[in-house]
Amino acid sequence: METGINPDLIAALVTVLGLVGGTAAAYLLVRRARAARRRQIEAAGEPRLATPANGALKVLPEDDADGDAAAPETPAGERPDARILPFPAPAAQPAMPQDKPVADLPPARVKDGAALAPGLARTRSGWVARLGQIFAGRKEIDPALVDEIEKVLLTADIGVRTSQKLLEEIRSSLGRNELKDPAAIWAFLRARSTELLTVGGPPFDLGLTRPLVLLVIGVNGSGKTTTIGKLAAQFKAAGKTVLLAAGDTFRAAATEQLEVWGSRVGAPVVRGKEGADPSSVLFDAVKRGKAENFDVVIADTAGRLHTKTDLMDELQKVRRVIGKAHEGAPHETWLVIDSTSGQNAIAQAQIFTQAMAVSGIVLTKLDGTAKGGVILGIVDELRLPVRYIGVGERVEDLRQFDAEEFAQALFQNDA
Ligand SMILES: Nc1nc2c(ncn2[C@@H]2O[C@H](COP(=O)(O)OP(=O)(O)OP(=O)(O)O)[C@@H](O)[C@H]2O)c(=O)[nH]1
Ligand SMILES: [Mg+2]
Repeated sequence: METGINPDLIAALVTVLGLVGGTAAAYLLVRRARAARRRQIEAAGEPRLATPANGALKVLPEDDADGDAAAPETPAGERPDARILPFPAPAAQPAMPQDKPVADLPPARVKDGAALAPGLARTRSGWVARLGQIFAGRKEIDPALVDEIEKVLLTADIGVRTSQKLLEEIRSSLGRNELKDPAAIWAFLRARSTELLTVGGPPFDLGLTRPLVLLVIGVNGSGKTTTIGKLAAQFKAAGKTVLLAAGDTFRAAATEQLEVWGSRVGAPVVRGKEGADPSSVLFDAVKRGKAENFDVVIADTAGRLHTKTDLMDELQKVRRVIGKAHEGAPHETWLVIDSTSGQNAIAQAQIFTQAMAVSGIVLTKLDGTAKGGVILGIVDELRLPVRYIGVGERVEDLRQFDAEEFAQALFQNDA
């Protein structure tokens, strides 16, 4: 009699049993491997991540943020809450490459006549050196000495009035027997230069108001845009927010030049269309500076000949209009003067200051001229403070002006 068991059915049963057995064996192997891995992790001191019964993860309280507080007590059998550890503080990021290493810029004023001296080398090698030669080897003051000093000072681009004043002071001091020897005259000139260059009044203060609006004016090519770029770099390095305003709408290249500086130092630039009214561009810039709470807005203007009345009138309009955008603006108006223009610089400064309320002078290109003595004439005639001097092309070559440092660098060890 046949059992009636189908051999195909037997084969299928064997296959199924084989599969179940294999899966069970694989499951057991995986469990054992996991347990071994867990023991390994625990031995290495890594925390075990566990999920609570409700599956929720819990964030550590702040005072336990470093994760070293005692683990919360958990009833036996219940799994402790998992803890999300706060991200560790990000490692210091490498600085983004920039055209100029802004972080390397001098953040604060350091008096350093020796550092300034190379920038004044040409002026020193001119009339200062000639004065030095007059004093060299002389132990006594003789009548010819004062005449020789006069010749040098009158050709030193100091300006006639200022050099005459210095000479009269030397003569009367000699008359009173206050200057005993040539070295004393040298020391006198240095001390008087420091005094002449020291103008009272409040120093430039970026924190005066927000935004502080700084209007920059001057003749063509005096160094306005470059000075603005250098100032922006230094202010940014000091942690200030800077907005640049392209008020030179005559030439597209002028705006582009400012934009290059803006992108180099990380300062946005407000620009208008070529030929636009500079007042309206600067008005928009000051409004934006105010709305976005910038620390400082620096406004560039087109170079203009001080003898052109219409251009000088335009500056007055600029001044009125930006005053409507922000109270008291412009808070500073700086006249940029190219020191290579010598005596003409004094005339320029006089006409600009008659047309505009100028609050400070920036004297550029002192590195490129022997006529640096002009600074004495300008300050003596106008009694306006010099805010910055330019002694080279690098950002750090625009230096905050300090009368004592300047006189020290100019008359350094020459007598
Ligand atoms: N050596 C030297 N060059 C300087 C200094 N300041 C400015 N310059 C150079 O002077 C030239 C004219 O500078 P700008 O900033 O374009 O002058 P600007 O007054 O804006 O000129 P305009 O917009 O045409 O009126 C540039 O080549 C500057 O690099 C300085 O202190 N030393
Ligand atoms: Mg310019």
